[in-house]
Amino acid sequence: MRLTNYIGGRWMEGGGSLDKDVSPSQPDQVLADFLESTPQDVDMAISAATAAFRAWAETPAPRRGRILHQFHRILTEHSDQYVDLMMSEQGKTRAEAAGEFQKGLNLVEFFAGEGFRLNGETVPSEIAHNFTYTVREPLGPVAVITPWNFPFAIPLWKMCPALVAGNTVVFKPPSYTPWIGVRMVEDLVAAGAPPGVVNLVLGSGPVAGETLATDPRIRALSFTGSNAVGQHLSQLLAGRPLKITMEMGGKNAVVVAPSADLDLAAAGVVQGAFGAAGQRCTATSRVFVHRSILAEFRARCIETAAKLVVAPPQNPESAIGPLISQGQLERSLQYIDDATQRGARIVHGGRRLDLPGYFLQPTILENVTLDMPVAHEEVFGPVLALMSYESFEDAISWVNAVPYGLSAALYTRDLIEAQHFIHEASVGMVHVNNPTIGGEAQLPFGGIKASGLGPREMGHEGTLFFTETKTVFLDYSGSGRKGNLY
Ligand code: UN1
Repeated sequence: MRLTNYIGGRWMEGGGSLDKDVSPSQPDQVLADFLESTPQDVDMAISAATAAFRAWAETPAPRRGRILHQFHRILTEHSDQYVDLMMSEQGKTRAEAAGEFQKGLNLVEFFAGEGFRLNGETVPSEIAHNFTYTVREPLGPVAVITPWNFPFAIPLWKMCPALVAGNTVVFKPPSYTPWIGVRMVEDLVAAGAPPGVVNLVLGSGPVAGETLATDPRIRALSFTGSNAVGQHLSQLLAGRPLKITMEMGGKNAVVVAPSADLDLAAAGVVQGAFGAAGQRCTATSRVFVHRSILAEFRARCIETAAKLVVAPPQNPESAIGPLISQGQLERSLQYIDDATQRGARIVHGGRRLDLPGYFLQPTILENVTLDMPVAHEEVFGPVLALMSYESFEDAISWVNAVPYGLSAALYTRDLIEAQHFIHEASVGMVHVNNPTIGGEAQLPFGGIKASGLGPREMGHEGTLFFTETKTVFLDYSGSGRKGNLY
């Protein structure tokens, strides 16, 4: 299998070398070869997107939405292929792949309907017979750069709003999961996306991604990925006239209060920490438990985590798949090692599995102190730091005492405590009696502080990012606005 670019309505080879798409549960298994795009390939894709823009922008929005409806239908027909591909190429378990697939479908469904909701506003004017209103217009060619941890849902929550709002897209999927990117573009084309409206460039972040993001014809960049790459891109783009939305890291905390339903809390913490092998920006990586329930909660977490079978996704028992790469595995092991050297204790897991892929046991650490890197840096692996608190105020201040501000959760039955937490937590998303992970297509998703830059994604806000507002002053008095009124 050879994966290539899709530019201006054609699948085509590029000027770069070939790279290997391997399975993280069996790294010696090459799934496909894929193209490493050169700057010239990316340039061609941006030219195609630029050329196609006007006609697409003039296509009525409901009609653009109907192409997404068709896309939804085609994706549904291919559900097994996508789930299998997410399992082999990304390493998700079957349940995780099916979950991401369903979330992707919900996103396509929601954004298809946005074709009917690209409304402006009518606003009363100060002046008689002056009709003042706003319209929403597309931006132009936009860049979509996505990570490997949600290879299906994240491109959908970027490309679908961009397209329905009338923009043309150049999409660069991650080099760990190019095949899923190719499959999505194939289905989008089959759904009726005209030539040049969606373009795909495969390749690396430093070459293909950077060339794409920094091309002056690109009117918006929607990026999800690491803080290091996000910060690098935002420095390169500083002062440039394009819209940017970036969703980056997290260091998401859960607080478990004395009144919490402990089974619910343990299930939510374990799911949030170890689902997707912890490779989620929204993963739970810190938990602050009230001292009075620490021993009991700790026991329940260990018991719940111990039931999770770490195995290749093709094993029907598998609840945790591999990490994406040797590098990610080593990163997690280093955090565990560093924490134990500083006095933390492993109460569950901590070991790599003796299998060919990058499998790590779900790991729970206790005796963690706030100054340890594992307590304030993003790990992006199945590593959970368990800490205790006595005063709720302290717990809240520790939730907030990290550079990130993506998601936080509280388990409690106390409404006043919950409301206090919702108000005080410095994050973009707060969950009460829910894990820190997950989102819904129709709700804004994203974080504050180092977790995000620019407007939220998903929901109607996600669509509006891909538009400009034009304010219109239309005088119908016949005499116009005379004199220097304001
Ligand atoms: C989720 O919490 O299920 O990169 C979605 C990430 C996020 C998506 C998380 N952008 O992990």
